[in-house]
Amino acid sequence: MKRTITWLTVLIINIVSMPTLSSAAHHPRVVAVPSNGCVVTGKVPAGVNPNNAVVYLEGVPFTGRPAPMHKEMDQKNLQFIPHVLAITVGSQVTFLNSDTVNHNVFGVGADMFDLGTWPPGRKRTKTFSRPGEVAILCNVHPEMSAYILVLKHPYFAQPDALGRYKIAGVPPGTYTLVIYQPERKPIKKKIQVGC
Ligand SMILES: [Cu+2]
Repeated sequence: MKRTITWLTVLIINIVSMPTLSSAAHHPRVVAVPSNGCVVTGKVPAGVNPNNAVVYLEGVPFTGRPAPMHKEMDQKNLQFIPHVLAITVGSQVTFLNSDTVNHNVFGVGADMFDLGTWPPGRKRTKTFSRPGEVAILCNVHPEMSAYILVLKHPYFAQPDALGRYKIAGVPPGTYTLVIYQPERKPIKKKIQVGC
């Protein structure tokens, strides 16, 4: 009997504390979606540039290969656009050149590669098959840089301009929510997902 009461108390505390937590900044909220897992939503905390952040979950059981994506990274006005891109492992990224000068693309980090140099209007595509962070650089313009974060699972999102993110299809469990930003220490927070 005593054990039952204790367990009930824990359960009630959880139910009561969830909405309270969600109202504060950077407290992810969990929304129920029957049979398709849960949806984790939230907003990155102040001080995080939403354009340069990736939010992902650590510790979610996931076997098999995530669906490959096909994304683009442009080079325009001597800048990589976007500056930060998150993809699943096995995805392709097509690098464009929308400038009036030649650009080069090479990668350093989890994947090391050099796509060479090409003129305006042309493009080259690379498949990212190694998980981790890859710095994208141009050897013609040393000031240019971008980052591609290659993830082994689909539980991630890039925030919108207001910093809001949404990660869908998450199985119930206790995970670490990570806010990745290049060249900065990741922000981590333990979250309990149940719906
Ligand atoms: Cu360049």
